[in-house]
Amino acid sequence: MRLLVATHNPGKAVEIAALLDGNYDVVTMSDQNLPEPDETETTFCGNALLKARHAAEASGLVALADDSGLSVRALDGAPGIFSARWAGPEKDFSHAMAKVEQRLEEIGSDDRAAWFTSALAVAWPQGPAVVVEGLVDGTLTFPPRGDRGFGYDPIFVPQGHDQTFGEMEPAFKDGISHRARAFDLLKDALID
Ligand code: ITT
Repeated sequence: MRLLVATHNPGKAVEIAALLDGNYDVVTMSDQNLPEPDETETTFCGNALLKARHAAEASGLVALADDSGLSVRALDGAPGIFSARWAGPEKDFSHAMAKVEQRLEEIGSDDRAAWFTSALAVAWPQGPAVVVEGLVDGTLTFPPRGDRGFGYDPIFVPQGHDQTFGEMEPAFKDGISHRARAFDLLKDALID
């Protein structure tokens, strides 16, 4: 089956391709030259559905979208759905990670609990859509460690591990990540 992976984020695209494990004839957004819709919803699931529906309607293909981000407990869940926007138009994640550290310093909090969320949505053109959400808990560490992965990976240590996502082998992260958990749920949802 042909599947449009509806993301403009190369880090996500690599992880989604690995998780799909060659089971689909993958079409990318650059193949389709499709614009990014504004992420106007207020939840990860809402934005994932919005992106998948937009891509499916515009391309006529079944589309898979991911909306994801880092939530920090002491910051009431920020940056959350604004994770990409904290990096600014230059997509500077060194800046975004420093901003997380700075906000924690400003409020004088030692609480380093955080979690990643991935909402995955599949939409059929003029048809139904399904959305699921996977989470992984962890703690934040500063300064950032590791140059693998993408986004906030260098400051996030998943629960039960010592390395940050940025230090882990990509295949190892793909076995335990929020995105992997969402994929498992998506398989269940599509098969049931
Ligand atoms: P698309 O909407 O085109 O998919 P995007 O980067 O704008 O790309 P989001 O709006 O979902 O996607 O933003 C999610 C941000 O959260 C992303 O840019 C990363 O910085 C961060 N993020 C999500 N998953 C992550 C992961 O596995 N590791 C590190 N950071 C992650």
